[in-house]
Amino acid sequence: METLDLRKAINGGLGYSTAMSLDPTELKLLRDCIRAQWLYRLQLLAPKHIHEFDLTGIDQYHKLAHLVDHAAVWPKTARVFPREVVAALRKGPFFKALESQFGVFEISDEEGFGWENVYWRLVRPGNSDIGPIHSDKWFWDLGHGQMPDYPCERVKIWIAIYTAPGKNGLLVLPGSHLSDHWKWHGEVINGLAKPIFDEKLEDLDIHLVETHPGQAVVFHDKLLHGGAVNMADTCRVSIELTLLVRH
Ligand SMILES: O=C(O)CCC(=O)C(=O)O
Ligand SMILES: [Fe+2]
Repeated sequence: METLDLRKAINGGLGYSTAMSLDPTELKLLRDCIRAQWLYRLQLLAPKHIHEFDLTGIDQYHKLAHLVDHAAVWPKTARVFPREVVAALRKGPFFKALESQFGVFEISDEEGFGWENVYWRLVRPGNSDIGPIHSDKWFWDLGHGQMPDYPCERVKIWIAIYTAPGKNGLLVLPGSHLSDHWKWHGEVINGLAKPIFDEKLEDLDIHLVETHPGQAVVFHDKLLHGGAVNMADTCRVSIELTLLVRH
């Protein structure tokens, strides 16, 4: 078997790697933590319906989403794991493998919470919960989050938690991280500067990465990517984090 070299994979021709996965215990832990955070938020904001949410479960959440104001209930700040979850995750085999690939790293705290931010995303069937194609570098260029004062490079990690391979997940444009000439501009939407991609998507060979639950996509800061329209009849749940790898 070829030994894994993640740096080479993400800096090479494709700009991403799908070689890493959570082990089943880690996937179970994350599913439990997401469910607890999801349900607690609903417990506070929709206590009358909590019994239904509890029985239905997060992957079938879309069937009950009409009972809440979805956008108001799920701002990013409500989906950032507490410090304790990150600490547990960091002790597991997935992070140990990342450390053996990249050496010591921090995880970014874009929200300025005072701890490392690992957050989840909940995408209902259809096209309402997905954002446009972008590179994460554009968000940093627009001032989302502050970089530390030591020299480091960013590496993004996206992990499938509830996914239907081939029907939902992450879109990528392989090799797009090698160009600095993609056209985009920033626009303020709901008080937040967001990058808008100014190229024609039809002209680009964007494709869906097939990801089984637990499978990670480790990708370059400049790789063009975005959420795929969810063609499954279940919600897609995934997590994200940014490694700050010291030079
Ligand atoms: O999961 C998505 O819909 C988008 C993910 C993304 O933009 C990221 O992981 O940086
Ligand atoms: Fe992104």
